[in-house]
Amino acid sequence: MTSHTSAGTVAWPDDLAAGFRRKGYWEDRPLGSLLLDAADRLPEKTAVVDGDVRLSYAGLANRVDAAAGRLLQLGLKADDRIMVQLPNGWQFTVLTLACFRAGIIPVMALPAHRRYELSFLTELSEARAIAVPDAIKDFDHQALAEELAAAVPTLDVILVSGAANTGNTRLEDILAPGTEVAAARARLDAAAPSADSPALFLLSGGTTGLPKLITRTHNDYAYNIRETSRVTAVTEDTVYLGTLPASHNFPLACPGILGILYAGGRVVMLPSPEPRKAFATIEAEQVTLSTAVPAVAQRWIEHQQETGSGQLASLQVLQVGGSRLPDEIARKVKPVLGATLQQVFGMAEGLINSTRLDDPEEVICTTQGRPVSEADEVRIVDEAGMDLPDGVPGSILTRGPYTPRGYYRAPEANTRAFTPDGWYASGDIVERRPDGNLIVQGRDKDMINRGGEKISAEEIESLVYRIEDVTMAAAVSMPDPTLGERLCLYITVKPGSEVTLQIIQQLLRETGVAAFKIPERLVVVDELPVTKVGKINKKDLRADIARRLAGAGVNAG
Ligand code: OOB
Repeated sequence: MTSHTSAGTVAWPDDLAAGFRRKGYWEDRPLGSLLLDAADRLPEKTAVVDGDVRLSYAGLANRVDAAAGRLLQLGLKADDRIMVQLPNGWQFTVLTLACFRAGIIPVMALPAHRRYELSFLTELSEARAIAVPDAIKDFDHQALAEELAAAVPTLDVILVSGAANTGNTRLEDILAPGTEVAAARARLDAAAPSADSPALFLLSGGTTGLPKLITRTHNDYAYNIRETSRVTAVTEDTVYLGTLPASHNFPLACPGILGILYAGGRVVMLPSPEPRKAFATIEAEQVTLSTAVPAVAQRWIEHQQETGSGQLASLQVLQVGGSRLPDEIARKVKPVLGATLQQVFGMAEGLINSTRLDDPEEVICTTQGRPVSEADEVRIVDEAGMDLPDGVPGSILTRGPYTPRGYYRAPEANTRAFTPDGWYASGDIVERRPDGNLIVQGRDKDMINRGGEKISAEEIESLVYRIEDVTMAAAVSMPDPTLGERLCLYITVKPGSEVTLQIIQQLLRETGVAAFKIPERLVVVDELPVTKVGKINKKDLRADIARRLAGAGVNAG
């Protein structure tokens, strides 16, 4: 038996929810039916492109409904959870939309996740199914899914994209077109999920020891998509290239894959942002909009400067976010790539800020924009929780119709990240300018932002403490010219013992931790600096590693 998700979800207070409806923020339409609006309007138009696969809107809608029916036939029910760990491809999109239609809740895992993350998330969500590729490079995702199914009692359906072993179900069979389109549609319409129910679980970037799940309802996510689509001027002529992992909120729904599909545009999916392939695809598909983290934007700029290619002529807008975009790089986007830059400072927990396409250059290049919705509430506060005037950096607090009030089944984390009256504290240090635009100045959360992938320091430290010879451990960010930050680990060890970076990397690999979280540099010290209250002084450690890197040349490592 699995529990109902309502038991672990913190809902918006009723009076607020009523207000969101009255004001038209929540339209009470489930995410699955929004696709059908576009499909009815533009059945012949191409919706999804993935290599040689091209799905028309009618073809996509047909597959989505057929797949929803087949998932239910497999024994899954509305409110059941399914782990989705798929690379960018048409299968991800069809499966996600099929889940929305059936009310089955996808848990948006990352392709980089391994046993450690997946087993935790599967248990926390009590997932009954998992969808994985057979293998990527030399990693056997199917074998890991089988291992999880053996260990987690709720997990009994394994969907495999590619070659499925006996006993598992081939994902492509589930996602195949159906024959009785109208009947399938009517059946699903009749059993459509409530728009207040969870549509999907996103993963929190996280600062605590273990990842957290963020419940996004149909209503709140639809509004997130609508508002971000508006500020990014998405229309049916938009051609979107998605190269960041689609399970991230940014490429999925800000406006991302879902925003473009709901508007009747075309989504082109690539599993990697590698510039040669990405540029060729932009030219071939006449892409108008894409999304990058700063490290990718920088690579695209360098590639364009090296090749002087004319391949980007169609690209109108490049969204950049996930970590702080340095102003110098921001200033190169338009002159080099020819596209208008849109900075996006968002979070899977809700609030999305962005620069507007017609903002002055100065705003676009030096700020991270402002909330996308008139209903987003933002406060900048000091350590005592007192509001600060514009121009003074402080902690950002936010509330609104698409910022949930708590994590899923995480009462303890909720007391830290949410105030009693529902403000979410993202842990970012932000300055608000008098014109309302925000500048992200830093953060007061214990997290490493490795090129947009978030790593909780506490999570890594607690794993490192499994090594007996380690007496103290502190994970901190070190500056990196490409990724912005990488993970550096400081430790103290028992007298006479030796702990090397290789030993630590080996342990984390064996534990099945995602590769992006594995420390890339180790500093062994006699003693860790502490603050007045006796906590490890990470500020000093960050300064120390920055000094060491500057002294040795940034590439020493
Ligand atoms: C996006 O979402 P998450 O959940 O992976 O990470 C959120 C955190 C923020 O709290 C902030 O610390 C950081 O990522 N962040 C930025 C940023 N955008 C995100 N820090 C500085 N500048 C930016 N532009 O990363 C995300 C979700 C939706 C849209 C865009 C990004």
